Amino acid sequence: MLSMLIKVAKASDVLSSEITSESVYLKRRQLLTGLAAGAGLALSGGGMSAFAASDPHGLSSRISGAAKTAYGKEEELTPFKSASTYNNFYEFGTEKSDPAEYAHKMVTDPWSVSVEGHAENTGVFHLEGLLSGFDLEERIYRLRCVEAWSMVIPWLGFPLAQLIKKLKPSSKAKYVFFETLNAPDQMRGVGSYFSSIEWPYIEGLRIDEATHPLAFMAVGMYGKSLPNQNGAPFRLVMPWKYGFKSIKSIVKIRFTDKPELTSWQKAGPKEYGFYSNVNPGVDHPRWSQKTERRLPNSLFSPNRIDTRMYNGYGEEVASLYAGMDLTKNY
Ligand SMILES: Nc1nc2c(c(=O)[nH]1)N[C@H]1C(S)=C(S)[C@@H](COP(=O)(O)O)O[C@H]1N2
Ligand SMILES: [Mo]
Repeated sequence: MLSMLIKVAKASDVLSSEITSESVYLKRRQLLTGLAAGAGLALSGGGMSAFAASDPHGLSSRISGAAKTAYGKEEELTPFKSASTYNNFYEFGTEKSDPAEYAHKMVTDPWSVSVEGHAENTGVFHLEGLLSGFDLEERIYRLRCVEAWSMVIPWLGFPLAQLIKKLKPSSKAKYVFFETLNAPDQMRGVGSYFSSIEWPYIEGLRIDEATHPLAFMAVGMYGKSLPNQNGAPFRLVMPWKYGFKSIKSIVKIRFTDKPELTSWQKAGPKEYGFYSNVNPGVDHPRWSQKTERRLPNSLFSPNRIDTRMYNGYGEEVASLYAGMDLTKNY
């Protein structure tokens, strides 16, 4: 069990321990593995296990202390019930109700995250360690699914840029890719022969998109930690992109110098591009993207609204795509 808590040693670490003073080295290791955190120690079993079970990632106090935000204050929130029962999480099935019904089988504690590629701080980390020292804040963001429905959700988390800074990518890191847990025994959709996408679920961003101040990593929503169906224990939230970019239940972060194909690009290259920015001017080959259904909706109140360029975040993000042909880079 203890091995779960310790960053898997690599040859480069051993070398750095020889050239760095012992205490600097230990401090750096503690920062990254979370060994100094009480919640981390609780996972080794023993007297604190009850605490660990009720607060698996030591997040509840940070969630209750999360800074309130100015983001999205003018929005009407989607009720928690809609946001937690109408989901896409194909690992659990393709029906919108499948994630809420089956995602409880996913084990989210302990949770380790592998960091690979062009970065200084690569290795396998305990989630507590990765997130140690981060203050949480609330961000109210619109999420617009490529299937033309949308929600407004109060997320709890931290800017992705903060995590990337901690991992210290090198100048070769032009992209960052993320992978979801791939556990057929816990995820009924992953083992299924009917699945339309390749597992693990993979998504990626250009590094300048990933470090944009609006790019967010969520550990909670509506004042609580994330329900499994919404991507526990941590997931990406990219408010100006179609929902499928916002990958859930992340176990791998990889810095690369070249673009790679994402799961949805592999599934349908004509339908899903790398950028996937919300754009009412470029229709999906099989349906219009001009309007969206704001949840909750019903037959009698269809709640149809116009879709906005970059999901309404254009003022902040449009400069990332200056000069690009958005009908080609969809
Ligand atoms: N691993 C994984 N992440 C995923 C998906 C998925 O199927 N698997 N679906 C995506 C899609 S299509 C959308 S619209 C959002 C939905 O997030 P929500 O259920 O929290 O609203 O999650 C995205 N993240
Ligand atoms: Mo989606």
